[in-house]
Amino acid sequence: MVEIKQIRATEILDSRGNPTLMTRVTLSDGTIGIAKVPSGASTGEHEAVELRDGGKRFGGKGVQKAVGNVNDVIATELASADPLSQSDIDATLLKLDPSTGKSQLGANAILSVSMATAVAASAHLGLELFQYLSTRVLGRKLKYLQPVPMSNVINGGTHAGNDLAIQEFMILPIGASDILESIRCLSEVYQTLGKRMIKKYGRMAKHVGDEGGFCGFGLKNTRVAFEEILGAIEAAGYSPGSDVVLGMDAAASEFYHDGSYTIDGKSVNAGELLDFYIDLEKTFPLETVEDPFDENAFDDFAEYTKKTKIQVVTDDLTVSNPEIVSRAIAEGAGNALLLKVNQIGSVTEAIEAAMVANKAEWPVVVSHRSGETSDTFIADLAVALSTGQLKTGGPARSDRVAKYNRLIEIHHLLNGECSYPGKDFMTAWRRF
Ligand code: 2PG
Ligand code: MG
Repeated sequence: MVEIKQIRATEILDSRGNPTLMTRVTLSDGTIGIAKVPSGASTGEHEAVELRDGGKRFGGKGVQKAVGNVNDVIATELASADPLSQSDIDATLLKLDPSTGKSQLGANAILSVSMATAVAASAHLGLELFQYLSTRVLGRKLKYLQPVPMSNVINGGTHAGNDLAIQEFMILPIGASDILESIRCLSEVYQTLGKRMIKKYGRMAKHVGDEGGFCGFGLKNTRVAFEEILGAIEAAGYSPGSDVVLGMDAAASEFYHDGSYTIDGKSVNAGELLDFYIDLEKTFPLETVEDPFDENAFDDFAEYTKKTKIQVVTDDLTVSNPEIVSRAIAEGAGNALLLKVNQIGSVTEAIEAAMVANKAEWPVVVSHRSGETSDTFIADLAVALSTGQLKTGGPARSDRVAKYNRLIEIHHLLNGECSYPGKDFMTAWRRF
């Protein structure tokens, strides 16, 4: 029987140049699994805890303590464990740190081992990670759904230095017939958008934000940003509304203070913000909105969900935590879940959050973080879970592009025998 032989973590850098963990799990037959942990900027208050060293080193952001926890506590406990039982591995990890938010060992430490073990197990079985997660961890059949990418082509909020309160302006290529056409479409729109913005606003517009989308230099407000994107979609030869629709992550906690939201040069209350969103939805082919209100505003999420027909995605509100997801479902606060593995800190719990959502007919959107690495685990996870949706940034910078390239690779590994949801991106998951 194959066993875990060695677990070694190292401190590496993420896409913003801050420390994070890379962990290598080696099995008794010599197979290796490697995972690198992402990190957020607009983090939810109730997310699992990233253990950081504090002090002067790396401005306090070092992860040497978390690395030590992997190499000492976790490695000792999991020595000789069965890597093929992901739920047992994760249960052991949770027992080692029963604190709220995994604050003792660090969710970053725990997640790195959880992910790397899954990668090692898939390699041992000679399976691709998405196949391993789908068939062995989820117990599904060999039937795959690629995700519609939610590609963030203009960055704002805490991810860019500009006047835009809204954090992410996204395009969803729903007119494509497969993932290859889809990625081609988003790249063409992205390139066209860049050229048009440089022509209009000058060369500063060439810069990109944390997630590879343009920095939005010169863009004064939400509507102008969407108008620029619509112009680019048309100029690239696509039709807004049928080939490409729009999405946004407001990440509204970041512009909320003392009962009011500061957006587009105004200070508004929750009701006025809701009217603003409904108005946007009437003007633009906007089909998905994430975190429209503050991370504790369950009532405002519920009010908006009642009034709109589009997808209302909960991120900072639910932080991929199965218990909080259940609360949001019970209160009608949102109608779709954003799933980030590092918000909860283990593969098993992330899958559980997705299952809780799906059970209530909520679609799931697997997501990157603004601080990423070259790790492509989330692309495989989206395919394994058949979510039909993946949010993974603009088609620029290796940390973002790595995920798109992995989806392309998966398409070819399956000889194209995987579906693409297209217009059914919110419901296709039900057939898988
Ligand atoms: C979000 C994420 C990813 P961050 O808010 O959805 O886009 O940002 O990782 O900074 O929380
Ligand atoms: Mg978000």
